[in-house]
Amino acid sequence: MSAHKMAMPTCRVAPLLTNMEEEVGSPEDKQFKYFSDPVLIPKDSNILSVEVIDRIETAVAGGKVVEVVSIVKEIVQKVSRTTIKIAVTGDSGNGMSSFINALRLIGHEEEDSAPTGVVRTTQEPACYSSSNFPYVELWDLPGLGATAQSVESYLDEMQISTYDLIIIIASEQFSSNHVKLAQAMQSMRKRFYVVWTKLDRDLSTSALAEPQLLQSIQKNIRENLQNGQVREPPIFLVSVMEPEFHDFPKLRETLQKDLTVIKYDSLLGTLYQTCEDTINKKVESIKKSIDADNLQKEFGISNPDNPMESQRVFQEILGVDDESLRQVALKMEKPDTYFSMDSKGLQRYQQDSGPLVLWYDSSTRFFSTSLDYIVCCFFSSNRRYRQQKSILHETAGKAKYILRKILKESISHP
Ligand SMILES: Nc1nc2c(ncn2[C@@H]2O[C@H](COP(=O)(O)OP(=O)(O)OP(=O)(O)O)[C@@H](O)[C@H]2O)c(=O)[nH]1
Ligand SMILES: [Mg+2]
Repeated sequence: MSAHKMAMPTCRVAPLLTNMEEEVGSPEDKQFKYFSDPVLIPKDSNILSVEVIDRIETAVAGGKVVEVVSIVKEIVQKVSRTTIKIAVTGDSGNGMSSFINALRLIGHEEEDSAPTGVVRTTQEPACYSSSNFPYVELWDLPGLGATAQSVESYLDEMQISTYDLIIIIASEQFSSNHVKLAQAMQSMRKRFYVVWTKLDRDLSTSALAEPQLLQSIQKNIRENLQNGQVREPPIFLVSVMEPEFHDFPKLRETLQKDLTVIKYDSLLGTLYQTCEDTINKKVESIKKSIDADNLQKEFGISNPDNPMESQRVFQEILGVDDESLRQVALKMEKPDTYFSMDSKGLQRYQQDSGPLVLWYDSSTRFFSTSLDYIVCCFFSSNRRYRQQKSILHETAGKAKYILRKILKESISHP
């Protein structure tokens, strides 16, 4: 019997930003946007400790983007080994323990299977693992409903806030307890699924044809949830007799995707926010040099009227010059072309840079004439400042784009 109790000390960091939402996850993930996942950080792991955030800030501020890649890889490695806790709950006898066995694709008679039975069986929370879901603890909780205990005190006793995902099991009827559990999950902003099990029994006893029966079960669950003002969670209809059929494959697939989302979404946001803030600070300090006409002295720009020279220097400062990007591509094990902008990237990069890139683009004369002409052109200091700030913003936009890409890529292939 592999059931055991475990206490994983964890602390949680609230998600810091939402501006990467459209960047993260597949379109299917959108339906889960109302969930708010905390970053899962074991206290002893040093993931996203002050030191780690400091290291990232220092690397970004120093234009050492390759170093950022190394730090992000370290973090992702640690997070990938972080355990996610899933609670399986419902009314007693609904089939929670059997569901856990079926999800693990093991029979009820096997040595480390969860005990099941017609009489109340699970008395204490018990933890199971599955090689199909590494770094996941599946917790079989005692069911609700056997005593007069309220849902609130049950959830309290089960320490439900310590779980990352909750699976509410129902069968035969979707009871008021199920609605209360769903309401509690919603108000705690916990990611949760509803699983209707014992479908084989429904199919064998109902007069309805299978498609109609499935529809009517789904409809009943939805209506009950709607009446309880619960926004619709993912709903799956299964039978433990057929762990490869009905909604089981969809459930496993959704779970795999969500495990990644739970582990990395907020982490990605927090890391990106750190990088973006650092670049913004850097940009502000360079702007001061521009206003003080100090670029020559501070950054060794020999001809501040030469946009190409300013661009080269700003790219070096922010770590997005050609040589740095070549090294980043190597470190990311990507071909050199990896960091060339695709059309979507270019669009975002231009948005990030505001009208400044457009200023370049719209100045057709500016581009159609030779660089020598520009260099020789008379620039008023105001115009020069504006031009330098344009180039600076454009370069900062590029740096943010590159950092976002590094984070996304590192996290999608941990
Ligand atoms: N036909 C059929 N029977 C099921 C299914 N799932 C569970 N059962 C049966 O339902 C009964 C209760 O199942 P359990 O998995 O022990 O239920 P539980 O929710 O863990 O119950 P407690 O631990 O007692 O609270 C057992 O006799 C199971 O064999 C199913 O999908 N189909
Ligand atoms: Mg049980």
